[in-house]
Amino acid sequence: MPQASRTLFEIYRVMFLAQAWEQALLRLMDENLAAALYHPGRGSEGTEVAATMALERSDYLLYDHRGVAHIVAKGVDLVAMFGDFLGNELGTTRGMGAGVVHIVDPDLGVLGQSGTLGGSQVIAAGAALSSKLRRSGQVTMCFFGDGAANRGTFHEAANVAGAWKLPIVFVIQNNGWAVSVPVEHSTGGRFVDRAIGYGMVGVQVDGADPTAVYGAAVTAVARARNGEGATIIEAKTVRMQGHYFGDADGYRDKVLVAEDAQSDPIVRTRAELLRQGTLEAEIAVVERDALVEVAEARDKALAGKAPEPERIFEDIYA
Ligand SMILES: Cc1ncc(C[n+]2csc(CCOP(=O)(O)OP(=O)(O)O)c2C)c(N)n1
Ligand SMILES: [Mg+2]
Repeated sequence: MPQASRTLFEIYRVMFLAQAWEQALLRLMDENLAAALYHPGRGSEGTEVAATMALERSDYLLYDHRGVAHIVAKGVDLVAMFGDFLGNELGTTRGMGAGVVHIVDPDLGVLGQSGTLGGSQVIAAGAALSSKLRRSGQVTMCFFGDGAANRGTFHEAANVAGAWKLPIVFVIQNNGWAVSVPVEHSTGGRFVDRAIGYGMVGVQVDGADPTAVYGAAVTAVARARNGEGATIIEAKTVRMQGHYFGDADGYRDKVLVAEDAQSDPIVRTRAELLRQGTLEAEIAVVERDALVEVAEARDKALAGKAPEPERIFEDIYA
């Protein structure tokens, strides 16, 4: 298999794994086994996986609330991820967080997503400044949506990223919606065009085309690592489901939502792999393996224990 196809095949494997994990979580929520609030990531896997795969293990990731594909792509343990949503000791927070979770794995550079949307933008700028001052060579990648791109924190983070040539890549997942607010209502210009005003490079890509996303991310990460500065990647993604699991989604035109579904990165990538000569049987093997891996992780995580009450003051610094 040529290298380009191998990379696409690996992206497909991780996208499939992430959506299989998500389906398993949604079933746990349906069965009232996980008391979580979850924002389904179907439609954004192409961007989350392909961009994250351009990072090294020690690079920093500030993910966003939409799905988990970036976290899976960074290599966080699937059992620990379930543990976080179940609020038990097998989670990365060892049972100290659940609901809208904050999965953190410092060894993998996964720094969380911040308490409020947009907070991660300034945390990411701080992480990038730290690696620049330490000359560690680490790159920071920060994901957020079109809604969060309009917070004031974006200006603060983007300003220092450009002024100080920080080793950072901002990935804006523009899915056209912030809950029920269409992007045309919230945003005057194009996100990608903001880059020039801050002294960054801006690229716009089709977020459902992992090859395009990966190419843009590899270039941006290399620029950051070489001290050439920050990049904004605006990826056009689709939100294939409601804002959160359980959202009736009555505010969106069903015809447009169905049109958006044509940009499902998983379906498109599978078709592209077959077109490039990958065999159906090879794809079926990684799909089956992913389903088995997820089912085993789920069963292991369900056996985790709730934290003991005396741990309530752990990790509180006040
Ligand atoms: C500061 C802040 N305001 C509001 C919310 C509630 N909230 C959670 S997700 C969301 C929409 C975000 O839209 P966008 O950034 O486009 O991401 P998407 O949900 O489309 O992936 C809102 C308003 C929040 N978490 N933090
Ligand atoms: Mg959005």
